[in-house]
Amino acid sequence: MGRYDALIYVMQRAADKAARRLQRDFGEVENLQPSRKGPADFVTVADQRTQALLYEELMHARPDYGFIGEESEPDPRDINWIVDPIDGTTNFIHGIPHFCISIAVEDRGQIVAGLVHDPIKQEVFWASKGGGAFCNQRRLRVSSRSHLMDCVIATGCPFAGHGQTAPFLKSLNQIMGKVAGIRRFGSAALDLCYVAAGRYDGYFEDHLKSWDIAAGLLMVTEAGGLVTDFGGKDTMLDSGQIVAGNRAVHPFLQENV
Ligand code: LIP
Repeated sequence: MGRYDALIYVMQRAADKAARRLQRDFGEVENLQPSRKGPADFVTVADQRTQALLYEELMHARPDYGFIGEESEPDPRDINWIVDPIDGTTNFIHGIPHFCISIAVEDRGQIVAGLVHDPIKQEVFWASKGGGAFCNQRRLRVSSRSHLMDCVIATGCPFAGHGQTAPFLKSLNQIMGKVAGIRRFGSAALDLCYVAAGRYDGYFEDHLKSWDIAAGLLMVTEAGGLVTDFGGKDTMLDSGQIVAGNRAVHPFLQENV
């Protein structure tokens, strides 16, 4: 038995329940696509309902934990649930099947357990401190690619009302000409899981929230990768900056963001 097995079980059970609801909601969103207003209001309600379900399940199992979630005022304590009911909300609204539920446990500033559930591809990524990272039952390792020209790098770019275009374009300009490809899939939590799984070789983004990255960053470190802020420090949850990658790619990204 690993130290955090019981916690992972609690997260798994809560996320499975929430994922079944999101699968149904996503079906409805696909039906709403042609309507002029689109499904935005419906998704806001789905987002809140999913967080309420996760809150109930997680707080029932660990009533002494605090709760920090995208859809509510934070209620932090020594140990906290950090929850994003839908990471990749814009994808969800547009009927693009790439989004997830992200749940992490933070113990006095350190992420000790994390789970990311992709209800469409039915991939559950999970990790615990010192216990490794997994996708379903498969152990994860970051990629071993070290030649930049073979590497695929993920990122997230600024959009209306969010982030600054100029610094992002400067970083992109320094990176994109040297690598095999850049991807912007729209879910920071899944971007980090894909780095942990060796699908992406690296990832960088600014202006994120703790619930977007808390679970995913543990996934990367437990899969043998490196995660820092843009300055090479450990402030990701507060600064919202993140650079992740295998040990060869991380230093290159960090120098160029
Ligand atoms: C989103 C991210 C996305 C990022 C956005 C946003 P949300 O989270 O995961 O990749 O670029 O800044 O934070 O709003 O869907 O939970």
